[in-house]
Amino acid sequence: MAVLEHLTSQQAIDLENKYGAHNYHPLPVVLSKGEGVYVWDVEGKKYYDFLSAYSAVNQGHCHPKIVGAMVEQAKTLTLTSRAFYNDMLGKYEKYATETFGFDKLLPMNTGAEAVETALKVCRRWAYQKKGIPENQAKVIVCENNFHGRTTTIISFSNDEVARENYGPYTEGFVKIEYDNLTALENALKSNPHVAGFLVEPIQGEAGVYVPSEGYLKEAKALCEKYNVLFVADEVQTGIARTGKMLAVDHENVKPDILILGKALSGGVYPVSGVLANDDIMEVITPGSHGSTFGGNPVAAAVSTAALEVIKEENLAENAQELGELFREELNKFIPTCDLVVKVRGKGLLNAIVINDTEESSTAWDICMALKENGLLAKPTHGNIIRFAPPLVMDREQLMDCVSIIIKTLNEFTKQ
Ligand code: IF1
Repeated sequence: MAVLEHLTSQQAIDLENKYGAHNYHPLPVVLSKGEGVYVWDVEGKKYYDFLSAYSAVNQGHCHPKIVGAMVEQAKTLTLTSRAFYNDMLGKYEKYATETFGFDKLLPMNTGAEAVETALKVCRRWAYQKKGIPENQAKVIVCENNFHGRTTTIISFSNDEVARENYGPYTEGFVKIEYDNLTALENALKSNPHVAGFLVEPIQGEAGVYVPSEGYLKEAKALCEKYNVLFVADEVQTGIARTGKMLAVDHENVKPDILILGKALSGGVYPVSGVLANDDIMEVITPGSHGSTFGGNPVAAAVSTAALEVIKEENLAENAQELGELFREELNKFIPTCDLVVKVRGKGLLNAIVINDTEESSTAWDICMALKENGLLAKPTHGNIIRFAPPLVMDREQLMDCVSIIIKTLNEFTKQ
């Protein structure tokens, strides 16, 4: 079979099942085209994309400005490695550090790489600047966290599916309850060698848990009190997703280390990064960290365009406004529907909690029904469905999607 030969959905699924590792259980839809808020399957059916590739496609599928920047740079110079300078990286680093308000950017590729990089910077700061004894550094993390899939990151996960049989695990992590300041202060008091506190401003995979008002601000204050770095993982919540450029902006919190990924490139190319000020980032010296593709010219061009689109199209403001409309409309509907317990979220990162057990297939079955009605979404944990459309959606499209969701829920009968 020629690789470019047209496939039916079933043929494409069969090929993946036969030749691909089974590390996902996708919804049975085979996409072949994306544009803005829409995607099409190989049979030509059109859908609203309400997952946005896990918030990587905030700027909409195949945004012409971002794709254009990639094509131009890809025809010019794709990769030099960091053994040499290139004419794109410094300009991008200046633009990105000015956009987020930090002295330095350490460019990487995937979110997990950026999280790993942030952990290394945090630990090295603890040894070299805070004076923690070698190999004694602890990083405080939250229950039900999701920060990626590397061995170190899953070492501090409590999701057994993501963790089991991958040991031995990396040490040096203290787990506390999310959104619990007492638990954080107790951990800071009882662990003498804490380097940092790694936290998602909203816990995405756990089910879009928005912490109490003031949690991030108070947590940052506790970190300052105990001379511990506040490390914000904004891979999923960043880049305008929650109605501000960063989710921490809702509380005017300035992280000591900021982790970005996903929509940092608009979903066009893997781009991630770690930002910090000089007093922290200066612990990274030549040879102490690196990556073949980190900071490559295409990534620099793509990410610059992706950030420009966020600003030029006022996507944070749009996410704020449409998110409020989405929750308002669903909160009107929920009292009439015993299938849904609640809606929660911030900006256009939202989720509904289904009135069934985590083990039930109800959320999955609802997503299958939504697919039939032209909207793609996927459950996070068991009974929670995440709704995260591209931020370029307009009011009319959002109301159309609300209608599809309500229609689907009203028609749905538990299997
Ligand atoms: C999967 C969801 C999961 C992330 C945060 C780092 C990373 C992610 C806050 C790592 C990645 C992706 C990974 C993907 C599913 C998706 C996801 F929450 F976004 F839905 F799993 F939790 N920090 N999230 O959310 O970034 O290395 O993937 O670029 O692994 O199944 P990555």
